[in-house]
Amino acid sequence: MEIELKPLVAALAIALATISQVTKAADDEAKLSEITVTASPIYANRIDSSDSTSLLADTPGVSFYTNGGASSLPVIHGMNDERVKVLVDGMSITSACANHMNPAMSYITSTNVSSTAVIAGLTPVSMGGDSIAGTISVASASPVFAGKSEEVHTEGNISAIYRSISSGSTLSVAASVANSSLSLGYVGSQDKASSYKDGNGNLVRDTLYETRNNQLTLGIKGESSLIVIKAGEQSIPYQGFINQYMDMVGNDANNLNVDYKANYTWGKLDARLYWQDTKHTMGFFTSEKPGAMPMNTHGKDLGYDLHAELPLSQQNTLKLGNEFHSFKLDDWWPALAGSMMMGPNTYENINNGKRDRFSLFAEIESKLDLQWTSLLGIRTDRVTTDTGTVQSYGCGMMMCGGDDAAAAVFNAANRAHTDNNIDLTALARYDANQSSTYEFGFSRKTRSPNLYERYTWGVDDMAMAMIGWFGDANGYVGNLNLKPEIANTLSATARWNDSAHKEWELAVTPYYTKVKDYIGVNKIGMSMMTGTSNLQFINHDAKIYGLDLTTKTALWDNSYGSGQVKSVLGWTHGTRTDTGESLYHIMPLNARVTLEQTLNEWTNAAELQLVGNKSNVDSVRNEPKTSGYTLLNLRTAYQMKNVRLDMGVTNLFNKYYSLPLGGVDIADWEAGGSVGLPGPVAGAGRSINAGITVKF
Ligand SMILES: [Cu+2]
Repeated sequence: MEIELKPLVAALAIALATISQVTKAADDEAKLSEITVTASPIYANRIDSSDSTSLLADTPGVSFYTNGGASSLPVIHGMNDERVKVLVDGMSITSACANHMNPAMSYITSTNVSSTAVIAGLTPVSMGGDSIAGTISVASASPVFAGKSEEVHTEGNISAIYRSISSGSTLSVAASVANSSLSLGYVGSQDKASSYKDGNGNLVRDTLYETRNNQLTLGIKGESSLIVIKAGEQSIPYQGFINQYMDMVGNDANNLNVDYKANYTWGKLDARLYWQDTKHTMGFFTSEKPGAMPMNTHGKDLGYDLHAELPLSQQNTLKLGNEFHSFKLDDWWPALAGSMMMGPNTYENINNGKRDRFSLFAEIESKLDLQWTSLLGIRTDRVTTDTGTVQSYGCGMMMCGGDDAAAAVFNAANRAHTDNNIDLTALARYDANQSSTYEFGFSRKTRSPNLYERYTWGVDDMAMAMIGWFGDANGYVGNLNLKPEIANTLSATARWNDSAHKEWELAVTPYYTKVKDYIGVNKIGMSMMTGTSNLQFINHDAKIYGLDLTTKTALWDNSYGSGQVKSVLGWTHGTRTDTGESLYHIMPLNARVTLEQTLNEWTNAAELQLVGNKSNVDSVRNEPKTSGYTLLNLRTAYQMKNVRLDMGVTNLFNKYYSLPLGGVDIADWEAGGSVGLPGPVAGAGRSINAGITVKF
């Protein structure tokens, strides 16, 4: 499987690229939309973490917010989480949790990811919508079919991975049976980890988790069509969230995903229908962060995508699309028996919430001459949101709190909203010669508020502390008047390389984004319960600018195999326009430099990870500053015919450091009696990681 996956990964990458790019035989030509496809690191990085976001660690412009051990939140160019469009096997899955404990990428474990594609910044409208930062697309393996010479094809693999720092383990199994037109596949995985230790050998509390994922794939291949049906099931019995007040004590989700691709005389059609049902429970399960409070959510995603690609002429290809995505959400907190604060009624946080998106787009890619290519797109997303009436815990043994009055105001208010959003993308590429290419363009992208931003209503300290996916210990309340945020981005990429594309490569991408009505926060008070801030979502303007830089240099090609060094550097600056205050969680200057050697069956790598001081912080959210650090990671892999061995050490020198996007360590703060404000979250100490994959 390992060996056969490589062409599959390449095929998927090309398929993903053609989804937005079309026409040209997808050879070595750089794609207009700056698609970055990471194929090889999938095996290299996956022993480091079961979190599928770790597979994108090398991608320029991409970073991650710490969340649970299996569910980091992605950031592209300083814009986080739902500002990024994330597609898992083509599906849009919405976080069904006030803390975004179950974001889209938490539904696929790193061993099950077969391909990843990232479009940072200027996203073609065919790959965008309801997002402002860019698009991340991850996919599990496509169905395999029997070749011409075989009647029945069977294949499979078993992987086992161990990570010493958390006594973490991943077990995964994949098996397929197929003839030339019908394919049935199964993939299952279990990931388990205890809380990890930091570089000083101290336990980093409440970072333990266990996840289980199962997926069945049915493929039906016709003359010029392919139907792929994927049915997935996830159960997470527990997952600690170090930077949240609550933990996950259950996440049970089922999904169904039907994709139909066909070639017609007029062009290509890609139609997808998908559904997911998520039952999510929060509470407490570990003495590392004790507590008592039940919270439940039930989310349902249902959507379809219809994408058609019409070659108009040799030069022009038209892409048309219609999408629909519906999300329904209930979020309620049952009364806690005997509690003075939490009862006697059930607290209705979001009752019968819905958010529907109906989208249309048109995009045309034109090959103007041998050197110039252009891409123009327009898209509309009509987003309607609404929610039913709510109720507070009621007046228990305590006096009625502010939430009772707040519920009455909320229930009397007009809550239905319709946003008519318009996105535009205009891109051009100039292939100057064999060794230089320039891309540049403009995009206008819009994201409508999510249900929690618009419809959370509780103003008491306890209720507010439960809302927020920022890991900052602050409390949040929604805002019925929130408008969509609109990002206008100018960006360019210059690529230079040797004319044979073998010796060296240098690419630089500067970007500038002005976000109108950026959904940020205003401070409305201080929590008497925790001493942290109480914040309300509010629109204010923001600007973000920065630079991505990537290099690749071949070093040797001789009896020591081949060697190369590659590097990725990212720098981002983001501020609120009116106050000049830094936006929250902007990744400080950072770089990765990797020396790689390939020698026969061996692949070896030494990776230096450099992160600068974080001194620009959001004081409104009490964001802690963090110091810079350097980590050294080593990896080696040995590929035999049917067996692949991976070994690695992350943080070789066992360096103690704080995660710049880790939020604050609520677990440790509570263990120390919640004195003052919580400090930053420590990163993991040295871990020895090993994995084996056996193909059959
Ligand atoms: Cu949750």
